[in-house]
Amino acid sequence: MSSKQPKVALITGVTGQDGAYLAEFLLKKGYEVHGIKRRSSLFNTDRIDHLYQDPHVDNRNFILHYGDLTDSTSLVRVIQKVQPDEIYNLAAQSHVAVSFEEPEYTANADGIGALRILEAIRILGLEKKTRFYQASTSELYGLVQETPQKETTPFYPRSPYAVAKLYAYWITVNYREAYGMYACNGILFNHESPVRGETFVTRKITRAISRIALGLQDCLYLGNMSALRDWGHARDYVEMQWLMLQQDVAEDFVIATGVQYSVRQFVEFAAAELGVTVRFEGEGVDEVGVVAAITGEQARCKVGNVIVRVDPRYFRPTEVETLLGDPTRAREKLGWTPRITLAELVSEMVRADYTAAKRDALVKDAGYQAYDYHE
Ligand code: NDP
Ligand code: GDR
Repeated sequence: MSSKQPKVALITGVTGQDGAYLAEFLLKKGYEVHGIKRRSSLFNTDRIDHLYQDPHVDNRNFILHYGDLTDSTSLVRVIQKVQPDEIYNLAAQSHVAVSFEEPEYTANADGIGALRILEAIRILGLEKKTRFYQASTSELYGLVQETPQKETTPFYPRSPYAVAKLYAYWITVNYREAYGMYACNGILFNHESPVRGETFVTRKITRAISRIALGLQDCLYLGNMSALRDWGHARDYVEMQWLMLQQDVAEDFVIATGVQYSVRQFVEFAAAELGVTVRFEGEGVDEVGVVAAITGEQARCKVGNVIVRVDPRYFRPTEVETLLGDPTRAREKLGWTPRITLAELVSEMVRADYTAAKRDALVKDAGYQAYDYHE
């Protein structure tokens, strides 16, 4: 057996979509993985429960710490204790629409949060040891100045989220240049999975279509269905996050598939995967509900139901209409290309959500009623 010490990684946002996939990926690579989770009034570790290790057992290689990107003291304490070789800063208030409702908090967590980690590395004298990855975003391009977008395309952020991430992007570049730190930005385009948060559009669609097919829900309300996005799979994209920290020289990379679709097309792909025909309100189509292809069962939604309806509450004060990435630099320098196609992504998401909806339908059919603790 090798006596070599395992590399140590610290992931902020370990309870999120990317954090969960990245933790799994690094553990498979033999890393000792530490994650920062924030305190919540209910359990928030669903996505990483399969990786959990009993704290009473010795030689754990997956360890969680409480901390928060808005609390420097917690970050310094955890980084000092862990002495990481690599930090992946994935934590963020990551919902663009919510950032219009909570702009100050978003700036604090998503912008200054990155600064707090970079400063903690400096305060602790870890500049030469610890490599830093910042979760930057295609939202930086916002009102796009060039198509497709690449590393040299000018930024034009269109939301408090994107403006906060702009600060994080540049402070990462600045610390690299000012202090010679290995710090880099992954400019990631949208990436999804079965554990994507339920209020992002892809997951909202796959979840709702599955529930509609099983008669658990009547209608899916969406906002701007013309928006175009370049969607990849989170499992593919976390590999790139790791690769970016294994280079000789720190550099920023666009990560994307190079193909874009509209939100409306995503609805159609998800419906086709289930074998149900969707009706968009106002378009005069009245055939709805055929066969749920994945099980061979009859879909339970009513023929003639309106399934997809526009609700202006989901419109954003300023929208990002189109995003399409050019991942040439990542392909040439990191040897990275996405492996999972959109069709495979949609299929995996629909199957997972249909399975969950079926469990809910069975429980409902069996007459189950939740215990009423209000009295
Ligand atoms: P998620 O929203 O799924 O996860 C965000 C994580 O950050 C969660 O673990 C969340 O904790 C944690 N978090 C939020 N606020 C704080 C805080 N103040 N202190 C500590 N932790 C906090 O995001 P994704 O996994 O999808 O994205 C990961 C990162 O990549 C984010 O920074 C996002 O902005 C960025 N990004 C994502 C893209 C995508 O398409 N997914 C594309 C480009 C960039 P909790 O579980 O308790 O809520
Ligand atoms: P985005 O993802 O804003 O690109 O940010 P989201 O899935 O929220 O929206 C994509 C597009 O769909 C439109 N849309 C809706 N969006 C939501 N959430 N809900 C709806 O009902 C709805 N109807 C239409 C939106 O207007 C938008 O145009 C994601 C996040 O993961 C960010 O953290 C990340 O930085 C970027 O991707 C890249």
